[in-house]
Amino acid sequence: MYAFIHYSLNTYTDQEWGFGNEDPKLFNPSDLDCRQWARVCKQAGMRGIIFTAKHHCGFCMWPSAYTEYSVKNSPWKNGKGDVVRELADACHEEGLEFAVYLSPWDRNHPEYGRPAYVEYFRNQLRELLTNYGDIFEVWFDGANGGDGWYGGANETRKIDRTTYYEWPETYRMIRQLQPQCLIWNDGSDRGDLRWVGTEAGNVGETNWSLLNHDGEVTWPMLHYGLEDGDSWVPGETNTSIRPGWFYHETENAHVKSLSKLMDTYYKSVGRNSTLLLNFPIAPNGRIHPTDSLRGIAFKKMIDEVFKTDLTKKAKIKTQGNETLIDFKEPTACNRFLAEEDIAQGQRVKKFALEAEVDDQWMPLKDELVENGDGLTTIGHRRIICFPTIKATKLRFTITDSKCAPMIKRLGVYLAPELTADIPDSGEKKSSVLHYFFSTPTQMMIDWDTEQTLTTFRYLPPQNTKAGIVTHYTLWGSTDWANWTKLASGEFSNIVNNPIWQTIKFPATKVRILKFDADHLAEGDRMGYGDIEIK
Ligand code: FUL
Repeated sequence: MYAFIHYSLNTYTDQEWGFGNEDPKLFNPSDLDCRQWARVCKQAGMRGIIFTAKHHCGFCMWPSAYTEYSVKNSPWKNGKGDVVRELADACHEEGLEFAVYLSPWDRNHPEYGRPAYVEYFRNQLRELLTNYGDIFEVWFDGANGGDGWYGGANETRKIDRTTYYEWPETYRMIRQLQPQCLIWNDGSDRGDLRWVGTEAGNVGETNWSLLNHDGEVTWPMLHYGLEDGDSWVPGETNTSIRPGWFYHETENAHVKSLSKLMDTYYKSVGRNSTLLLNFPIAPNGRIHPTDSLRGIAFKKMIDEVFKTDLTKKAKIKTQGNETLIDFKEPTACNRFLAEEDIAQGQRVKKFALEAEVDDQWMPLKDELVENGDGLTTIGHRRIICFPTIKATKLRFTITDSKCAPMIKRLGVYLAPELTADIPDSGEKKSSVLHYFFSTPTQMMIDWDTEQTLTTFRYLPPQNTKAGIVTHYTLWGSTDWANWTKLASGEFSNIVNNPIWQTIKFPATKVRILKFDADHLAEGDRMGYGDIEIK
């Protein structure tokens, strides 16, 4: 497991994506403490930290020599600070590895979209790869949203993501400066790791660590890998401990519950993937106490689940592709773990798992998988969750493999029962609102009497991109004739992370609200999962 840390000017503007013209003066944390971040991540079981050195807004968290848009023009430490340096040092002191996220898309830079920017981007990367010790990974976000400030041009710039960044040249530089560094790159020249196609915190139950070196990478390939791919490109499951990537006070009550985090663990680490768990930094410059406590509880729970390997007391007999685990007496268990020796490749395609309970053999399946039994490939680590049974024996049989299977480790455990302790980001449905569509992209909500409102919340459709509102304008009126603009803007990253979006505006008396979709991700009709108004 590795930690992601999202921190930038967005933290101070309450946005998920900055536009590129946010004022560097906003960056003035009262208590920025990278040691606290590193300690929390360490105690949460993370081996290293990947830090947003530059997010899409272009603001640099280190004093880059190539731009003025950085911490050097902020009041923090009178412009003498360097967050990348402080975090690299803190990681070193805590025995954690360190890595950087450098957004290729830069909504601040005047030359974005032209060749000069690519040189700038490479210069920045060189700074990060030469001045901060060992970097274990570089994370090149795939988002290229188009519009931005771009030095005042304030326009939409489209690039061809397959050619514009000249990745082969950049890759050569990375290999030369940091030969051990992994490249994470989404959707263009093949990196060393792949995105798993969602930010929800799960990879496919069948997860091959292979892709083809060339050719298009479709969504199923991201999510499930490619059984016969020619290149080793394991999946890295990235998700946040909160609904969003950046800190928002409104999400303080929605830090993921322990049961949700465990579910994420089984659906990432338990499915042959690494887990990259994000901790946002709060405006004071620290990880919020709720997040740190939850992160630490998460690690404690993982330790608790895997504390006692019940196979240690059992008699184990392997014959051909079948392994019998004989506990000799009824033994309560609910987790099964298998690992392949991946230095020899990922070979197993299908296996069976059976338990002997009360002298009867019964098949087991992964209860976290909706379709099928989930007993497909194994890879580095596969964890199968099933309801607690009292088994005297377990039988693990490899029924199909590419060539002779090489199993490195088997384990059986009894995990404590966990109920949903704290509500997750899936919040309760809104009260009955009276709403209708005046056009396919305009939603109206009206009340019998005037309401004083401050907040409009939008949950996008959950299973389709069609209808997702990416840009909006919100209007209020008391008489249907005169309309006041309450807010307008962008729901950044809503497509990859379709969570509740909150629009706050100064308290206003209205009887009618008008919600305009100025832009939809796909399709021509506004979609929604839920609406909440306060
Ligand atoms: C996405 C970005 O657009 C988000 O803001 C975040 O950084 C996430 C990890 O990747 O593509």
